[in-house]
Formats: sequence, C-alpha cells, structure tokens
Amino acid sequence: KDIVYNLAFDFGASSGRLMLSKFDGEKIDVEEVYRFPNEPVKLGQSLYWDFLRLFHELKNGLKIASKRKIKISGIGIDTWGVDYGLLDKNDELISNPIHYRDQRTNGIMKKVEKVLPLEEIYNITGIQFMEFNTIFQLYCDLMRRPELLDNAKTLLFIPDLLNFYLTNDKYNEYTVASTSQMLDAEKRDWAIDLIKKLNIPESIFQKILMPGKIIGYLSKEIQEETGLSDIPVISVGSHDTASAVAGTPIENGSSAYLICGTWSLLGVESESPIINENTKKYNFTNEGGVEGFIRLLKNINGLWIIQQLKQSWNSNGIKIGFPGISQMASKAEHEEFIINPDDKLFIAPDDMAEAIKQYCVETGQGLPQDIGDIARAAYNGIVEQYKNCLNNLEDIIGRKIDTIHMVGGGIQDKFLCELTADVTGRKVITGPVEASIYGNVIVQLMALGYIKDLKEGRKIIKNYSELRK
Ligand code: LFR
Repeated sequence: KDIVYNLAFDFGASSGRLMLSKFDGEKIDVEEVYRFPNEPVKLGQSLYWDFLRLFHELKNGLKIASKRKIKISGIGIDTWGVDYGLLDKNDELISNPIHYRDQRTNGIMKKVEKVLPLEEIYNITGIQFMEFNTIFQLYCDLMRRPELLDNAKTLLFIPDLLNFYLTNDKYNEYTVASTSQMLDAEKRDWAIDLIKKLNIPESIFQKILMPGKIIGYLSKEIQEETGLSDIPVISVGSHDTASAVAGTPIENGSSAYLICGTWSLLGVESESPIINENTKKYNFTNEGGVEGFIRLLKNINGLWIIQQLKQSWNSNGIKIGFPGISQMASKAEHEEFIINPDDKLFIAPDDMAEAIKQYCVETGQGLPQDIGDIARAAYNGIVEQYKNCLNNLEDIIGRKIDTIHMVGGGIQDKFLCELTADVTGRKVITGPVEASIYGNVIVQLMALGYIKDLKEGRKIIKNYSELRK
C-alpha cells in the first residue's frame, strides 16, 4: 500500500513538538520526531513569547524530518490562540509577540466598555470575554504604543506568522482568527464595524483562509536551510483547540469534548453560532471549527494550576513531578478544600501554592497544610467547574450530555479523569492523548483528498487510536 506521510506541529504554552504521521489508507500512526521547550521571557515589564527561538525550533524539526528521506505530502501547524505578531511594510516583525498572560490587559474591559458596549461585541462575535482576547490586546497597544499600530501593515496570529515565514504567504486562518473576538460569528469574516469603532486600523487584517486549504509551499530559502523540497503548507484548524476538537471521536449530540491541557476546554460542536441570553450569562464562546462547525465551548483555567504548583514546589527545593502531585491529591488528608480556578488570583500568580492557601483562608475554609491538600483544592475546583459547565451547556442546547470525551495531554492524569467521572456523574471516554495532532493530520489529509470529511477522519481515529472507557 502507498503510505502518505505528513508533518504536524503543535505548539503549546510550555512545549512544542513535531510529529510524523503515516496514513496507509486505513490507519493513522503518529510518531514524535522532535520536542522543544517553549519558554516565555519577561523583558522589562512585558512577558513575551520567544518567537525567534520558536521559529528556530520549527526549522530544527524540519531538518530532522528531512533526514528521514521520505516523501512528505504536507505540513500543518497549530498553536494557542489570541496572540499575534505585527509586520511593517517590509514584512519585518515589529516586535516580539506578547504573551496572553502579560499584565497589560488588566482592567482593559472597563476602558473598552466606554467606547463600545461589551454586549455589542458579544452579539456579533459570540466569543467568551477574556481580558487576553486579541481585541483587548490590540486596544492596549493602541493606548500604550500607538506607534506600533501606525507602522503595522499586517497582523498575523502565531500560526499564521510561522506559516508566513515558511511560505511568504499571508493569511489569517479562520479558527485562530475567531479567538480574536473580532470575527462576525455568522459571516465568518472580520467584524469591520467593531474594528472601526475601536479605531483599530482595519487594513492590518488579512484575508480569512478556511482550514483544509493549501497556504503555499516551502520557500526556496527554507528548502535550502532544511533540506526539504517544495512541500505544501496546509491550513489546518490552526488554533490548537480547533485541531483537538477535530481529533476527538465525538459521535453524537449527547457527547461533549473536554480538552485537557494548560486550559480545559469543554463544549460541543454546533452547526451554527448560538448567541443568546444563556450563552451570554454563562459566558460561552462560539469559536470557529473545521468543516464549518462552530465550537460552542467554555474556557476553564485547567492544568495550568497544577503546572504552576509543580513549579512553585520545585523552585522551593521539593522534588515532585506530575504523577506525584496527582497521587498526593488523590490521597489528601482533607478532601474538601476547593478553589474557583477561574478566580483572577489564579491567572498568573507569583506563587501558585501561596495563592491557593490565600484563597482557602479568605473563603473561610482554613489553611490547607501540605502538598496533598493544596493540590486537592485545585483538582476539586477544576472538576467542579467541569460539572457546572456541563449543566450550563445542557441549559443552552436543551439536551442532555451523557458522555464526555476527555482528550489531550492532561488525560494521562488518571486521578483527574476518575474525579471527573465521579463528580459529573457522566460516562467518561478518554483518548486520544494526541487529539490536536490527529486533528491537524486529518485536516491535511482532507485538503490533499485522501480523506473525504471529518466524519471519516474521526472514524479512523476511533478505530485505531487507543481509547478507554
Ligand atoms: C489552549 C488555548 C485556548 C485559548 C488559550 C489562549 O491552548 O489555545 O483555546 O483560549 O490557549 O490562547
């Protein structure tokens, strides 16, 4: 049988990786080719992504892949959402892209509200309010560093920016552009009126490109540097969550997906945007998905809290890893401590363990004493949000959700999955861990004509990846 090889890059908030996929007409196998850390840098008052390093690692990955001497049919890139780079008239990057956890957007919504009612933004975009959404980041730029936007000719989201430096082609891919809170959810194009009302220069926005199209081909320079040929770079669901949803074998309307990574994304797939009093009240988002679907979901502060706990303990000399934290939480002496993970306190605290202690004391629960208790407070809080979110979701869509598909790196944490099943009372199906890579690959295979549609792609994933019930 002919084998089709593709390369899928998935950039996460703490690391990135390149996977090689092999499709033999029936089955997709994925293999890790290269993994690299993604370490944001605090420079002065700002928190930046190290974009130059990330692009360097992208090329390193391509160089390693080229040594395999196999014919690669396509490359697809997905990353986190909302963040962007600005290019000047010579296509030079004006500044390193700023990290969504940067503090500059604190309190920004109050300022925007004076110019434009938030309700109007929601009614058009259907996007959940988060201070780090592109719309608010750009408004900050406008107020703090207007010269940046004066000189900007092009805005590219992180995956668009990586694709541009590979191919020289400039687009804004639909799924990632939807996270900006500046797309008209119905029209699936820029909400020009909103953009104008905020005085953001509309000329920086590019043509929207749907997932499943060829963006361009590796440029001569990149070919020479990496040893690869003129391979097509394909627009996948370039927002990692869009790829992860595509790579989740959901089968019917009574199933929800729950993507567990730095963030927890819980929702369903919808044919069209749902924007009403309920979605507003519960602050649900209508992000763009692949094959024209809308990702109706809620963004919950997830394993970031556990990641930060690990960092806080490790930097205080306590050697503990994720399995250790999970185990201690499962055996915690006090099982009842609980936080609200979406409290502002937990977005970017200096010390996560201290933040949790402070929260528990301030909410009258007393002081969690040890690692087990502190971690348990976080797990309880995260899973409680899952439960609330499921109930709200049922309210919005008017039907019951009986099954949750948990996917993503976080499902390697058995305790998290078990607690989710216990607390929500729903059937939990786990897998695949590599949902975003699978989603990335099936959209490439759809673009190249090897797979008919998302349904067929998901069937392949369901049949051949390891799923557990
Ligand atoms: C997950 C994710 C979420 C988005 C957050 C910030 O990796 O992409 O979907 O809200 O990161 O971009």
